[in-house]
Amino acid sequence: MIEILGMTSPNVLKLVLMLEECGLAYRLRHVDVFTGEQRTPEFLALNPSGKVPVLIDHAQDAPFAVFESAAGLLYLAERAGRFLPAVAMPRSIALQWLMFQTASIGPMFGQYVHFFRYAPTETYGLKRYESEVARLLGVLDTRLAQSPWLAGDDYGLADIATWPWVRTADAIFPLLTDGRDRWRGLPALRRWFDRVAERPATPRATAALDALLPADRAAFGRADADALDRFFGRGRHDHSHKLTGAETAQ
Ligand SMILES: N[C@@H](CCC(=O)N[C@@H](CS)C(=O)NCC(=O)O)C(=O)O
Repeated sequence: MIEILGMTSPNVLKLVLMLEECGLAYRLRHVDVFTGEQRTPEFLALNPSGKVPVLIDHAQDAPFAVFESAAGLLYLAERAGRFLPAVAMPRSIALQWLMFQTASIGPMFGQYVHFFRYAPTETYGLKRYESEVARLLGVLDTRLAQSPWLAGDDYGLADIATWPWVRTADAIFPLLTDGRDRWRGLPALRRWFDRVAERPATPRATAALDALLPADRAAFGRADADALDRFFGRGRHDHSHKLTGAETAQ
């Protein structure tokens, strides 16, 4: 049995999509990131970076934890023998597009969500991330105009990693949603998005993730101003999880 510790976020959806595609049994455990469950010693023992998702494989001799969503995807691909070519050059292409997601799409889209939703007085950051997100969407569209899937002829890890972020973009970003001409200038990306949405595993995965929505909303409602400042990294830089009890008391 695989357990995923997570919330309703695109990085968590990647792993749920992969599990549904592979037909592997799993359960989802909600983590209250708004009040800081991901910074407890127990959680940091699973993921030193204090983020969701964490994948735990309970089928090993002792439960085995994997942090970083793409590392989780690779773990599952190797366990299931699916969605990652074994041959060197196709495998390299698959890893290039997977790394493009983890190094560029995820971090830049994530920052844009932050500035768009939570920094109403900030314009510099919003503009910077908006132009980078627009550029990245263009890179995806150009690639998908030449190739049916991101890494070539077969649906694979890069598509599974990228689709949840494009879903978020479609739901949130004005680049894709402002008025009459949605997906303006991104026809190949849109066709790819719809083809992934039509795969049988995809609605199962989004439904499983969306079932966490009430827990996320309740957690957000419980978080006070200080907790939200910590969550958004808006306060003093916090190294508290690195300190011993004695140091913390000083
Ligand atoms: N590169 C990491 C990013 C993980 C990440 O940013 N997770 C967010 C939710 S999508 C999170 O845990 N936020 C809570 C926090 O930052 O404290 C991955 O792909 O797993």
